[in-house]
Amino acid sequence: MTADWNELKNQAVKWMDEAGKMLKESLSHHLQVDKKSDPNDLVTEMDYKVERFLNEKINDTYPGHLVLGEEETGTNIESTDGVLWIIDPIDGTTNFVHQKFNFAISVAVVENGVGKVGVIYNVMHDEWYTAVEGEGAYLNESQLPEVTPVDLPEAVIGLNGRWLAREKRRDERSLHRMVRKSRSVRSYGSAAIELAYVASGRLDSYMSFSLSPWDYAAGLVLLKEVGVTATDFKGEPPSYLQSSTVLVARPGLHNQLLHYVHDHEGFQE
Ligand code: 2AM
Ligand code: CA
Ligand code: CA
Ligand code: CA
Repeated sequence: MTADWNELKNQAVKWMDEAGKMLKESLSHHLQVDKKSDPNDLVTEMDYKVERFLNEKINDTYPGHLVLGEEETGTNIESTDGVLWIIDPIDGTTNFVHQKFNFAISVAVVENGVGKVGVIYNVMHDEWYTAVEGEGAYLNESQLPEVTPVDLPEAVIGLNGRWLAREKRRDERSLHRMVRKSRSVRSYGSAAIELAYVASGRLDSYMSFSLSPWDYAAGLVLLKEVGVTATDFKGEPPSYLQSSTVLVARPGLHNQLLHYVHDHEGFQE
């Protein structure tokens, strides 16, 4: 029996709204901030708290479903068989800590490897990006239109400057060359928000050299509904279980950008 994806989406929105209130409330207190493997990779007590909260709600309501989360949930999951929730309790933790805005909660539901529901909640802007497979994508109450083709000289690209800073190559296929040919670049510090921005036309493309399924799973569901092409740097669909490169762009532009990132190597620490 297939689930009622709309009902499940509404359930997810309700829990994410509660989690969002917890996050907003926490901003007025002192927060415990720790570093993960890399000193610039932060995690707070609220990342764990929201992930546990959502995991508990999902387990109580949908006991047969599996949950994969960034911080500690579902580390043993090796297959996308059945119904899998993929959650990022805070996407943009650096923004959460330093800026106290531009962070999101990202929740996706995947059935047998197919994205069914995607919700990205930009907490401080109170913006809800939601999609159910085959039923279109929405920003709050408004349905998002299909995207149209665009060329690089008219395109604004979401790109983290760190990748540019680390690039050694300066040839015709370098990122530097790509940036110079584009209209402009932006960096918001939250992959989920940047993917939602491509879905809603605020960006024409977003790319990253290293993301995990919880960063992009919900975004992939939204982007498919509006006709944005979403692949890894080889042109294949990004994995729901493993880390991946990610290139999303409006039609036409996607192929032009693939030229720059395909087989891209030559970074320095
Ligand atoms: P996070 O805040 O959930 O960790 C920042 O450019 C974006 O990249 C955020 O969406 C961030 O998600 C994600 N990201 C993925 N891997 C990261 C890492 N190792 N360090 C910092 N941000 C990372
Ligand atoms: Ca993180
Ligand atoms: Ca993330
Ligand atoms: Ca996170």
